[in-house]
Amino acid sequence: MLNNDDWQFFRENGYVIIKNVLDKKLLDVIGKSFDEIRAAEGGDHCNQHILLKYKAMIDLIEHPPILDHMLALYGSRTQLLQYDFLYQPPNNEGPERGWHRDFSFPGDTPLSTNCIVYLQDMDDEIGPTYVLPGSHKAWREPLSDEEKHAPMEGEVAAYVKAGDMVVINSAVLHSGTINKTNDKHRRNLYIYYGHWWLKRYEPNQDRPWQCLENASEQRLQLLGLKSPGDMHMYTPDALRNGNDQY
Ligand SMILES: O=C(O)CCC(=O)C(=O)O
Repeated sequence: MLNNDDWQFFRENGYVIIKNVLDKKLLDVIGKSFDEIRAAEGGDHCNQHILLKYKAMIDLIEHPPILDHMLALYGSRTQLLQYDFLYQPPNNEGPERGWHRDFSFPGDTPLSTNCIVYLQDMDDEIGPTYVLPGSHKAWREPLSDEEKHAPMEGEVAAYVKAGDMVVINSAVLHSGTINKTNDKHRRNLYIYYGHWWLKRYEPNQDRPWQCLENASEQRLQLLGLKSPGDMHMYTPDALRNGNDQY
């Protein structure tokens, strides 16, 4: 689990790296599931309406090394707001950056966070995720098209390993980049959580039946289908566990 210094880093910078959230065995299971889903569903971008049909992906939203960090932020009032994967083939082409915020509501205490889980080591060739540390704190002018697609002064690349996760405050400016390798597949998962009282972002609120079958109370809460109780006052787990940052 993250300690006080890590949470402090997250508040200051708007992102934090968490190592080994998938051990080797789980990395293998999730990698296989990723490839099967891509083949079956025919998409390089799959969202929650697809991922939540598949057991390995359903289980992942409650995987403690991931979820425990979200409970630290949002307590038991944690909701899964979106869930996607993105695939890039080798020799891909496109602009160098794609800067954006996932949710334009700045501040050092997040309303929502994206947990980006990597299925391969990330280096300059395969195209790391970039963040602009501290950019989550304030409102800012929209970026021009040119700014959106170019490297930025102060940007930091997340050179993480397969099975690691980067948690970003959804207001931090960040960017994916292009897979320039000849032979490697860029496969990442984006598990996007936030407060339970946030509305989910899309009109189609259906959840696949597979993720509802034998669902635990916790899973139903994560899916926004079961109220976790009083919404007025609640304590994030980080505070309950003696951290003073949240
Ligand atoms: O793939 C990445 O490295 C980041 C992509 C991203 O931020 C997004 O699609 O929201």
